[in-house]
Amino acid sequence: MSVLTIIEFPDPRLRTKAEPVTVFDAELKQFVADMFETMYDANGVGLAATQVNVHKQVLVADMSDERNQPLALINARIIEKDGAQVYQEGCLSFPGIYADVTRALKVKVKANDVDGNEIEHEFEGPLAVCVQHEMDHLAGKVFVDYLSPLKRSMLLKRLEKQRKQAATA
Ligand code: GNR
Ligand code: NI
Repeated sequence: MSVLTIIEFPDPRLRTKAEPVTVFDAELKQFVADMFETMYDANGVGLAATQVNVHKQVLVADMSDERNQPLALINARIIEKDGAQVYQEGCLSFPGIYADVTRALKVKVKANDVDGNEIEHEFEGPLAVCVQHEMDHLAGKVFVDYLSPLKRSMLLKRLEKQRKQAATA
């Protein structure tokens, strides 16, 4: 098991589109275990492979307070969405930055589990937000892409400022 390095904005590798997983082997299971370890270590509620510079369609999430409801989705695609919700999002690739984003309230997702079995899940509320946020990463998209140019530039300036302060602290 190992904690992987999370890449941060504006690293251009965050814009890479992930490839589908075709081989469901021990190496994949090890990678998923490392993704969970990395997510829990960073106190995140989700993590996309893109964020650890692996460009395969793998995402993990755990929105439970007890950190005991691990969810791993491989090759996830949304087959139905419904409604809308506004949720204040953060991202491990934008440490310390938060912004309201509007997304679907409910999503029905088809995916594979780590053994390659076809699975279908319906997510609602915060977990639906998280799954959509992670699927965006796998498509090379990040949450600030949804903001107005003004709001985005304000938050990115804040990110720069926090980094400079952290560097001199
Ligand atoms: O840890 C995370 N928290 C979070 C909060 C609100 C909406 C989405 C998220 S996902 C984020 C972890 C992350 O960056 N996943 O890609
Ligand atoms: Ni993120």
